[in-house]
Amino acid sequence: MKIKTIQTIPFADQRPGTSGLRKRVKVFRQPHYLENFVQSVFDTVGPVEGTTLIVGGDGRFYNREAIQTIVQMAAANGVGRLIIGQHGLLSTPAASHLIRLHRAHGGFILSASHNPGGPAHDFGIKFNMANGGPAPEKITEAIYARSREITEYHLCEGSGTPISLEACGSLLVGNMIIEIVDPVEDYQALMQSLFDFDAIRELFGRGFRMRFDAMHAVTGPYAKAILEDSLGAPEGTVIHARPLEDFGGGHPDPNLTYARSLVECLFGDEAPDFGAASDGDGDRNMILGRHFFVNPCDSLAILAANAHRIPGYQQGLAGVARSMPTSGAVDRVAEALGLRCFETPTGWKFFGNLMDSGQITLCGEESFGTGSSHIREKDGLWAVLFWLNILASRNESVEDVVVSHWRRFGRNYFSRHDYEDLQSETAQEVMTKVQDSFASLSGQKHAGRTIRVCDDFSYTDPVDGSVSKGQGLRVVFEDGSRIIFRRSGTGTHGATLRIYLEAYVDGQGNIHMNPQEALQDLIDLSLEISDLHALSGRNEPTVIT
Ligand code: VG1
Ligand code: CO
Repeated sequence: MKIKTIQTIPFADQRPGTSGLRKRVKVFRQPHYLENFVQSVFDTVGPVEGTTLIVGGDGRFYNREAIQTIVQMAAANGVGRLIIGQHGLLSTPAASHLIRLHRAHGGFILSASHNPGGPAHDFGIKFNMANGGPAPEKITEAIYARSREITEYHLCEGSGTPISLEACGSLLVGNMIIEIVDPVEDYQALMQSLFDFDAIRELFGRGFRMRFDAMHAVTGPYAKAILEDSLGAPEGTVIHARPLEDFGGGHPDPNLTYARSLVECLFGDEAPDFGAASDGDGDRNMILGRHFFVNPCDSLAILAANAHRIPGYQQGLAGVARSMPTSGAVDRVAEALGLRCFETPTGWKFFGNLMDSGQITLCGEESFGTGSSHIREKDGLWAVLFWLNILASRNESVEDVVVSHWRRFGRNYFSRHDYEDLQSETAQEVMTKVQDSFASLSGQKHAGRTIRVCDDFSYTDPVDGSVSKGQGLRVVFEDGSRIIFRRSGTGTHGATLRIYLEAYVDGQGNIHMNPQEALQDLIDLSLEISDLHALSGRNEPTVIT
């Protein structure tokens, strides 16, 4: 094997965001760009000599090329074994599982998640650690620091590269073993160990109808194998099942805006009993009932309240956690069940320490992310199977399950308003405006609610003591209602500003309002204190969830 050392100079923009390094494909295609990042990872998480690493992605444009680069660089850096998903595919949850299953040193996940794919769109890469979870901030900052001083990287040339990703089996590149594995098999076995597949099979046997929208992204093969081939859902249950490099031109983000055809189907005359969708890399989930949308914050709370019905969680939950902007619905369940409940900054990396130290079992985010300690990533299909298992066990409709939950615990009305593609300076001005208003807001009364506190959320990790500041501006009311302003860390173009709105009513109150109406006072106040419309020239959000 011939190892070449290439001289390079740093790029200034390789700081990973909420979930890895995400950029336009054309940025990744610049000479040395991907290589610099990969070498910075090896230099930071090393020594990697003799280790096992997992590699796979969501199948988007540039996935295969990036894998070939990683193969050449891993061999040159002395990696012992690379396990790669067939065709270069691995969903994020499956990759997390494989890292744990093989006790690997870590893994590269190639995805820009819910961002569109194709030559004109986005690509992404992130490194997950030996626990299967995204690298913590300490490590991502060290990778970034390394990328600012890099002068050379290593790759091996010839000796069998590029390799074929199409057939399962083993091969050698230099001294490194490569195993191409079925991306679904081990993940499916894990799901089977958690859920009552027989009960779900019976549910489908009783004529229960479902539609799963894979959005031409990575979950297609997983959903087909599990829902149709194993659980007996009729063929055609999984739509848009073939992974495409550009996701069929769509936006693989399972929300009310981008999964419109699924939403229309579930709200139509011929609606099936259950609908679900996942995102580009398979870690998100949207849950729908017949003519009914389940807010992800409620979904997390409902999974927690029903966990005792699921074989994999029958021994009870250690605790639960949610990201700060996620509604407090799960807090109410935790309180009723006597469980510990944690509030972390946005992004999955903060849940890892809590799971590794055995303090939580379930966790989730408002952004259609739910998961448990079975892996260290959020998991789209897992959430769908969890719901199917609940429905099979309770034999009620999705709507009945949710409404009876609200009756018992009350309802946390929740909505997120996203303003996408703002100028970065505008987003900054808005945030400054909000922060400036804080001093005069505390103690004020708005539409019957008194503001208790305004702050900038900061988190001290209870396990390692690390502090993460600047995680979102909060206006918190005495009754638990909240308005939160936060800048997105996953966009690749302009700035996205998110406003999160939450208002609580107890189980005796009016739980059947339209969330936008229930939240109207808070929406008005959020616009008043941020001056968002005047500052941005917009008069409505890009996406409302
Ligand atoms: C968004 C979501 C956040 C999620 C992140 C990664 O981040 O709000 O909750 O963890 O995406 O999800 P941001 O910084 O844009 O708000 V995924 O499916 O891209 O791994
Ligand atoms: Co994702």
